[in-house]
Amino acid sequence: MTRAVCPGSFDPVTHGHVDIFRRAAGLFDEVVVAVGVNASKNRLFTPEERVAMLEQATAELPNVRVAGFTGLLTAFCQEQGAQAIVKGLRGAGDYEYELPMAQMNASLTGVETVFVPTSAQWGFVSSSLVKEVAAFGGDVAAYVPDFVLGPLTERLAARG
Ligand code: COD
Repeated sequence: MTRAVCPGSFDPVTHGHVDIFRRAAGLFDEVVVAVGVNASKNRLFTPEERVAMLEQATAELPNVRVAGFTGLLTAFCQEQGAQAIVKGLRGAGDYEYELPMAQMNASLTGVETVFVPTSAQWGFVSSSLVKEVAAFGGDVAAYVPDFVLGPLTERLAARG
């Protein structure tokens, strides 16, 4: 059985992420969406909230499940028996950021990273931009699943 991990912060999940999960699910027998904690970023949603949103977002993908993880991604991959990490690439910026992580992860445990190019319609979409646009009252309904919109507006309003 082939198993891959799709890691990220997913704060919040976007259609770009879900597109990568769907395509990874077509390449591997099983896909584990792994919700990590990256201390260098200021999160809007808690890990538990992000896991719940991802479970909703992947409900129609039968070979995809969601789990939270802390610590090293390579340790999580070993724990899950995953041979590969799947990452979406939107452009040169993502590549520059992702390449050393892919090389470090391969060096640590031999886990391979598979880069999947973003679909053209989601290439400009990021969780950060979605939050910025929504914070200024812009309409982000085209970029995130419907169930994200309410919590996103509420959380941004609470932050002031
Ligand atoms: N289209 C396609 N792909 C996309 C899109 C889009 N519109 N938006 C985002 N993506 C991709 C990103 O390129 C990324 O591959 C993935 O989706 C997740 O994105 P984010 O922004 O939610 O996730 P990040 O970059 O904040 O996640 C970072 C990790 C949690 C994966 C990372 O920090 C990590 O591995 N942490 C564990 C600690 C560790 O092992 N550190 C050592 C690493 S060598």
